[in-house]
Amino acid sequence: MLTHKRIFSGIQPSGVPTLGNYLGAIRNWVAMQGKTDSIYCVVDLHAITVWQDPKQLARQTREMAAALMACGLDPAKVLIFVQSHVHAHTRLAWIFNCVARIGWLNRMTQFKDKAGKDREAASAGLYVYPTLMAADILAYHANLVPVGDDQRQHLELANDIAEKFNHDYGVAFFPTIEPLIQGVAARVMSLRDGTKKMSKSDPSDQSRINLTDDRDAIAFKIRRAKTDPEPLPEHVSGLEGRPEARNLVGILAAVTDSLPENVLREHGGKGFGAFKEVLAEALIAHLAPIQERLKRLLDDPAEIDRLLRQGAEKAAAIADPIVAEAERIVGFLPRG
Ligand code: AQP
Repeated sequence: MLTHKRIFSGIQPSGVPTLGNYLGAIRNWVAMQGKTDSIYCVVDLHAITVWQDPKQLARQTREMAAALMACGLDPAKVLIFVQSHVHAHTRLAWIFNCVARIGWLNRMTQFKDKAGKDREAASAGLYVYPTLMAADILAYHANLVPVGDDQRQHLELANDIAEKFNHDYGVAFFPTIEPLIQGVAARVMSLRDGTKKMSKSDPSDQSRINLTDDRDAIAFKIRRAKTDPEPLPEHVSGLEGRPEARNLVGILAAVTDSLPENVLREHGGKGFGAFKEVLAEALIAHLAPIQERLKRLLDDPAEIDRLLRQGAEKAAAIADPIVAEAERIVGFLPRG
């Protein structure tokens, strides 16, 4: 059983990364860089659990990898690669499909949210999304998973799968996974509905800040963000029952490395008009250097592809022996 800490996390190339992806996940990944062995994956297999235009998927996969690098992940210090390039993920996912119970998958709220009212029409892939996610992590014997708060339930399921595998086969093979859910913006909400998470695939572009949004788009979206008619409260307790206000205060706290109570100390009592101007300026200033780096990286797509191929080779060198051992435990005949 693994004793050192290894981080794994993934992000879907299902659109342009949002402020939610950045504050809830990517920024924390960058902060942990160099502290421990870390593996980050652009999860295209997960993305196709809902329809993706093939040309766009390829472009978005490259752009997502570039965005991770632009946010500060350094391929010389961490592994960055594309999920479909390392076959160990799907090999282990199949085993996990046979370990996980349908009753467990039935409880997953992300499936219910994403499938919507017409569950019968959802893809089987969307239903087994969490078993692939468990395989992503456990194929590397990773034990620390930094994610946004929305992924907590999937990680609990991954631990149930690992435990059941170990129990059924009488081994101590897969480690226990610890979620790392950090920061004042572990769950950034939609700008149009403070009860829904900000999502790159939300049909409304105004619901989110994309990392590629220019100055005007950011200012416009923040100005149009849904709020309530009351001024900002003086204390965090006053955010109770005001999801939109809580969200905007959380975002400003996150991008200014502050805390919601400090933001309210400074802005409590103000109306949203003035507060939104401050928030928009802070966001624009925070994202500008990332956007510049992203533009430069995207000028050389061949280099991004080269880095991704290199990442995949290194990732396969870790995952292949672990998954081969899982297959041996299950009783598959070794392949030569
Ligand atoms: N709104 C959010 N607030 C905080 N964290 C978030 N994450 C996503 N949305 C928020 C975190 O970002 C990481 C990558 O997520 P993903 O791309 O794998 O899938 P997702 O969670 O389904 O993100 P999206 O943006 O909502 O994608 P789509 O629209 O394609 O489903 C994860 O760590 C997640 O927690």
